[in-house]
Parts: sequence; C-alpha cells; structure tokens
Amino acid sequence: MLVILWDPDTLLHKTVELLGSNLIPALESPERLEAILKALHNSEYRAGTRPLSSLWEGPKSRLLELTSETHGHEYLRHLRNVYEEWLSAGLIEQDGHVLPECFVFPTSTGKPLRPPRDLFARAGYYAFDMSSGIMSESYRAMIASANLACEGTDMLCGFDDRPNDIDTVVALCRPPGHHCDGQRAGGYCYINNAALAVSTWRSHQSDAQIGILDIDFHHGNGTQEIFYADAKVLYVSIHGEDEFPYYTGVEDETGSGEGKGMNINLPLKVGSPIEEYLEKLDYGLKKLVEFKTEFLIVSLGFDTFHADPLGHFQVHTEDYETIARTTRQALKEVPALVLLEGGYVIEHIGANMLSFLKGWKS
Ligand code: SP5
Ligand code: ZN
Repeated sequence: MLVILWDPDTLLHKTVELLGSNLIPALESPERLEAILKALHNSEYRAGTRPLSSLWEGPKSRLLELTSETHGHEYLRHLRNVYEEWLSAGLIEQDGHVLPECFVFPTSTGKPLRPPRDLFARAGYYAFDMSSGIMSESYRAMIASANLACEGTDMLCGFDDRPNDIDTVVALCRPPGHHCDGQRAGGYCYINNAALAVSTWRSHQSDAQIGILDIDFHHGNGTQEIFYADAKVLYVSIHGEDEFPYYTGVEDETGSGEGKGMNINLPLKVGSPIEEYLEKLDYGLKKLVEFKTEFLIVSLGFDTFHADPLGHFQVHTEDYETIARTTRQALKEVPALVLLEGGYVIEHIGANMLSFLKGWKS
C-alpha cells in the first residue's frame, strides 16, 4: 500500500530569493504543493495529513532529538529565532524576510570559524546562498516538513508490532532538504529531511543498510556531506553536470574513511536525451540492489522536467512513470520513503506527480 502525507503548516513558508540579479518571490512556493494536492484530489489517490500543528508547543521532543542528530544545536537555534531577532532589532518589518549578506570564506589563519556578532552577517554564517530566506512562519513549516519524513519512516518500519501493509510513503515535504548540511541552509533547504528519515529508521534498527536515490535535477550536496563517511548509507545522485550547487557532484566524490565507495555521483550533461538519463538510473539502481538496501529514500525533484526554469534535462511527464516503475521494479518490496525536493513548473508538477505514482504502483 502507498500512503501520501502532507501538512498544512508547510504552506505557511513563503519567502524571497535572489535569482540572477533579481530579488523575487522564491520559486519554491506554496503554490507548488497546492498544485500537487489539487491533482491528487482529482485522482484515485488521497493525501492524508499528519499535522503537527495540533501538537505545537514547540515541536515534539522526539522530532527535535532526531533533528539534532544531523543539525547543530546553534544552527537549529538560529533557524528558530533569527526572524524574531531581526524583527526586534528593527532590521525587518513583520512581513520581512531574513536573507544573508556575507558568507563564510576560506582563510589561511587556521582560526576556528565562529558565528559573527553582527546579525546580518550571522545569517550568512548559517547559509551558502541567497535562496534560503526566513520569514515569520518558516521555522514552523521546516519542522512540519521534517516531521513528515519522520512520521513517514515510522509508518514504514513495521517494528512496533503494528500490522503493516504500507510499503511506500510519499511525503509532500516543503521546504525541501537535500541541499542543507548540518549547519548551512541553501537551495531552498533548511533541514535535511532525508537525514531525518535515516535517523528515524536507525532509532528502530541501528545497523540498517539505507539507500538514498536522489533524482532532483540538482546535486544533493547536503545529503552527500552528511553521509560522506557513513558506510551504512549509500547515496546515489543523478544531476545536471556543472549546475547548482556548482562545488559538488563530481564522479570522483566517492566517500571517505569507512564510507569510501558509498557515495555515487552520476552527473549528466544538460540537454542529454532521456535514454542517457535512464542508463544512469539503471546503473544507480544496480548499485542500490548490490548494496542490499533495506530502506530506500528517494529524493524526488520534478525540476528534471524539460520546461523547468531551474533544470535543463529532457524529461517529460510520461517519463516520470518510467523512472518510478524502473526504480520500484529494481527494488521490489523494499520499504520506500519518497521525499519531495524541487520542481518549479506549477502547471505541470501535479501531472508529473501523478505520472510518478502511476509508474510506482504498476
Ligand atoms: C531544492 C532545489 O531544487 N533547489 C534548487 C535551488 C537552485 N537555486 C539556484 C539556481 C541558480 C540559477 N542561476 C541562474 C542565474 C541567472 N540566470
Ligand atoms: Zn533541484
């Protein structure tokens, strides 16, 4: 059985970004999720809500514990408080957005980096680009998004004596997660939802073999970073070569220490035909099968769509059906958590999701 989860709190985050040289409403918008929900509503699929809001007095402590396995305490404190700090200091109005100004840069001093006192500068210490704005409701949405990954994983793991016929959970997360590492937001990402899912699964089965298939158009630099030395997480990513986030995603990034060989980057030239995409997918899936993946996380971005403003592959709506079917057939019956990452064509994102679901279930 396949279950789809969403949370109304995730719609509250609506910020701005610097794209090219223009400050614009962020392309990662609530309308993306609304379009998916609308498409699901007019289909055979039903999306269930797992709202955290009813429990909100600050998020539940288990969720916070799992989140802090990946994200530093100071970083989380920053995400939670920075909007209020800027508001109190008169740097923004109620409807304003925290955006970084100056970023960390390499030096030869050997001095440890520390968060600057200046409030503007500190926002840059905890971010790597200017598409990670924070407004009044952002933290609430981030936590709700992370909670979907966590709840979805719990529903799949079947270790708590519940009768379990759920083999797939599709978590309609936003904000997305794969670009942020332990202490840096970026690429619309603040909390790494895939990493939360790994921690959640491990809270039930500590030595599991966990596979992550990242098929967003962009390289998941954050997920790569978090699991780079981890022998029990195989990360496989197919992404646009030389595209955002620019400094990661090359084939020779294969992991380190005990995690050597556990990071597989499959960059693809922009404009490549779908056949080449599917060849990379087959290769990545073969590796995930050889690894004996026991829990599969799919970081699913629809910015591979041919008309996406931030992606430049030749993937069409019907191809998502093929991508999903191929993936599911390779890893039959492996419990799977599908996390929404990017995808910015509002008019087509709903149809693309339906196509993916159709392929997954066939
Ligand atoms: C989750 C996700 O898909 N995040 C992607 C964020 C990408 N943002 C930056 C894209 C850079 C595009 N540069 C355009 C330069 C002006 N044409
Ligand atoms: Zn993307």
